[in-house]
Order: sequence, then structure tokens, then C-alpha cells
Amino acid sequence: MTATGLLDEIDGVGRDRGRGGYSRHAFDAAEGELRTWFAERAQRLGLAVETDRNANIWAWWGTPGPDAVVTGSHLDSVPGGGAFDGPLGVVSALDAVEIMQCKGFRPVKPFAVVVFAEEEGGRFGVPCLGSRLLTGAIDADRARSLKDPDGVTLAEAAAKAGHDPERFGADPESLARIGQFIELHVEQGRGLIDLGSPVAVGSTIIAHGRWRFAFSGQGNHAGATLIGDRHDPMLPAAEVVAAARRLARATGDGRATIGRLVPNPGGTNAIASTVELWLDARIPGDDRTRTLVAELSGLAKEAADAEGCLVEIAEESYSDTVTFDPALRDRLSGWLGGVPELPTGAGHDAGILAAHVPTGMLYVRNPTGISHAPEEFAEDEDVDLGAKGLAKVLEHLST
Ligand code: HGY
Ligand code: MN
Ligand code: MN
Repeated sequence: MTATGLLDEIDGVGRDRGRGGYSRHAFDAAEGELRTWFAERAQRLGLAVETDRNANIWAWWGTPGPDAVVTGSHLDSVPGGGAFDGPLGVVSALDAVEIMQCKGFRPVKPFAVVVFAEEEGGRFGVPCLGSRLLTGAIDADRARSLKDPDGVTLAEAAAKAGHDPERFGADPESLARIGQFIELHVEQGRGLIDLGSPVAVGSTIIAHGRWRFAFSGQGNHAGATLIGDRHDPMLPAAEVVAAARRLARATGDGRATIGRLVPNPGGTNAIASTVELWLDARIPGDDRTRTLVAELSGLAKEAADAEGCLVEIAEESYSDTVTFDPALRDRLSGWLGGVPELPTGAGHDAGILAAHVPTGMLYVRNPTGISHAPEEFAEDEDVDLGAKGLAKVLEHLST
């Protein structure tokens, strides 16, 4: 089954009628359906499927072992996300295995296709949760107590989906088995459009992180409360939204986003008592991201004071700049006929693993250049070129 055929098979899973696009999040029904689909598809290829202690799925071609060639990505999405971010890497890996099997190739090294859990952090807020747990990059107790917007903890959701949350935690055995990790991903930008190439190899991931700003004031009546008597947390929140853009623009190449803002109680005729917002900040070069956040935090406190409100600011996740293994990057590019190298502003499980094992990324052209939105797209022929290119590099690595 080709990568495009596999994508068609899951096209209807987790469609979000309200937002558009897909909403597939850790341990929800749609993601559970995708887990079952992946296991069934992998078993049809003769792969042995197992779920590790952190709910990541491993499909082994042959006996699991050290120095394994591992490829894969994630199946979860952002709320209202596109069809390709994550799934393209998974279906291309399955297609690549079938391409290699059809030509009679058998890997000399252990080989696995992996699906990491909750890469987007779309439900529990911390991105690359499965690969962070695997590598010990997040404390297991903190992970277990992460809450979704309805107040359900990761531990509760995982248990309900049949996983044992008490097993969450660093998994040095699984990590030690990985010899090299290659992730294919739809491009999340316009690089390949401008370069006129269907495929590229990844060079770097810029530093990025997420911070929660919680403003608290005094809830009150929208009509009976004079402006001078208000302590409205929406005001400092609004100033942070505007200041984030201003500060990011001033850096030249920085990005700051507030895509999620939650007033409480959220009534049209009620002054909010609290407003929470989450900042996603990303700037090439270490420390620049945290410098922007420090400046923004100062402005947030000033704005809160001016309105007689309080603010709590907490870092929820942070990743320094990732540089993919240069030797592996050059080998990948050579095997693909000298394709371009692309930096990215998007985080990936490959970025988490890069601190531990030689890691590389392949990108497939996205003619809209849009991602984390329903317009995200990849042409069938580029998807096919990506899967074939992945098969080629995996074969080289597995020999
Ligand atoms: O948010 C990101 O950078 C990635 O798409 N998870
Ligand atoms: Mn994404
Ligand atoms: Mn992704």
C-alpha cells in the first residue's frame, strides 16, 4: 500500500467539523483508532508490534536489537490540524518497508518503525511528550499530572486507554537500541517551493518553548462596574498579545505566538476573574528565546500591576537549537542525489532524539507552505518521491 493510499485510509479519522481539519490527541478516540490502524498495517507487513512503557508504538522488522535503524513520526495532531503533519512520516515509513520488501531486501541491522505519543502536546500541553519521556527529558511525575483543558490528567487518560501510567519514565533500554533515527515530515513552510525541489534533508531546528501566563483580577458585572473600579485580567493579557508580536518583530527572525487564550468564566456580560494564555516563542540562536520571554514577562507584570491584577508565568517546555548529525545529513543528501538542506522552525521528535543518537530528517514539499491548519498539503507525486527517497536511505543505513 503506497503512502498516499495509507493516508486515504485514515482520511476520515478524527475530522474536526467545528474547527476544520483534524483533532487527534493523545489517548482520545481518534488517536486510539489510528493506533489500531497502524498496528494492523504494520502486522500486514510482517512487523512485530509492541507498545513501550511511554505508549510509543514500535513495529520491528526482524528481531529487536542494538544499533537499530529506526524511522517514524507521530499520528497525533494540533487542534484542527492538517492531514500530513505526523502521519506523512508514518505512512512513508510503512511504504518504504514495503518498497524494500518488494525488491527482496532484508535489513542486516535491526529495523523499526516508531510512532511517538503526543508529539504536538495538543491535549496535555508539552510537545514531544512520548520522546521526552523515553529519553528522560521530562520528569515522569510531572508528566503524569499534566492536565488537559477538561482537567483530566495524563495518568487518567492513559489508564482509560489501557496504558499503565505508573510505567511512564525514562526507558534507557529502548533508547539504547536506536542506532540511527530518520524522520520524514511534510515541510511546514515554503522552503521547498522556493527551491523548486520535492525533497530536502533537515539541517537544524531553531530553539523554541512554551510559557503559560495566568492573569488574575476580579470578576464582576459588565454593566454595573465603572472602568475605574475594575481589575480586569483581560487587559494585561491583551497587552501581552500585542507586545509578543512587537518584540518578536523587533528581533528580525524571531516568532512569538499566542494561539490559545482562556478567560474564566468566559461570559459576554461578565468581567473575567482570570485569563490564561500560552506563549509559543521561537528564535534562532540559543538564549535569544528566553531573553524575549524575560522582556515580555516584565511587561506582563507591569501591565498586571497597572490594572490591579496579578500574573503567574511558568515555562512549560523548552528546546535549545538542534543541529542534526552533519555526517548523517551529508550521507542522506548524497544518497538522494544532492537535495537541498533546510532549517526549520518546527519541533519534532527527531529534535529530542538528536541529543542521544545520530538523527536525520527528510522533508517533503508542501505547496501551500501552510501547516497546523487544514490547508496543509503535499502532492501525491511528491509524497511518492518522499517514500521512495526514504526507502533508499533506509536501505543504505540498514546494509
Ligand atoms: O510545534 C511544532 O513545532 C511541531 O509541529 N510540533
Ligand atoms: Mn506539528
Ligand atoms: Mn509534526
